[in-house]
Amino acid sequence: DVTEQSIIDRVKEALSPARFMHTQGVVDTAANLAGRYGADVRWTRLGAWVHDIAREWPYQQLEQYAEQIEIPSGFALIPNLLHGPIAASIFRDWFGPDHADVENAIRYHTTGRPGMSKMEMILCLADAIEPSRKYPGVERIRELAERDLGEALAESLDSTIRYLLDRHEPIFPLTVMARNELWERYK
Ligand code: DGI
Ligand code: FE
Ligand code: FE
Ligand code: FE
Repeated sequence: DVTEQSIIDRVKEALSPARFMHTQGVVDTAANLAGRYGADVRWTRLGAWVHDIAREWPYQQLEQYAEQIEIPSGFALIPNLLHGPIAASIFRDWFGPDHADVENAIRYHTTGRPGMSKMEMILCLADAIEPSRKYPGVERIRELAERDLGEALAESLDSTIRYLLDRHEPIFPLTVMARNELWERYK
């Protein structure tokens, strides 16, 4: 059996101190949201520990690994997004094939997608609002997160899209679809 401590050790080895701190923050925030909104706390924590494990790999290594696994279409066009699907694959290597929900939460943590499960929404939101995140509007998203998971995520996706537009970056289509699906619900 893989213990949480053995996962933490591997994550610590893979990440800079600052990104390890971020990951610790995502674990605590995601566990809190899982308790509040009724997702499985243990599996949410494990997914959160692993979510950024490939975040600091050099591009060559990401690209090489990506060739060996299934990458949802569009991910490969935006190198920053590859660390999600790769971390999901690593999670499967460690925990076996029976944790599709956790894998999807890791795979889509950067982008979101339409039809997200509770755990997917929680990890995506926790990544954006953990205590060391600082950007305009984060306080309001943190407050929303205490009241309504979907509304908080809608606001967070808006903020991500705004940020990317300001920098003239490409926008991943599933992010737009996720945002529109939530917009239907909260407009
Ligand atoms: O891995 P983290 O730094 O904790 O955060 P993340 O996984 O949410 O984001 C990784 C990076 O990806 C971040 O610099 C923003 C960028 N990003 C997120 N969504 C998109 C994106 N970049 C592009 N070009 N398009 C996207 O849709
Ligand atoms: Fe990430
Ligand atoms: Fe994110
Ligand atoms: Fe992250």
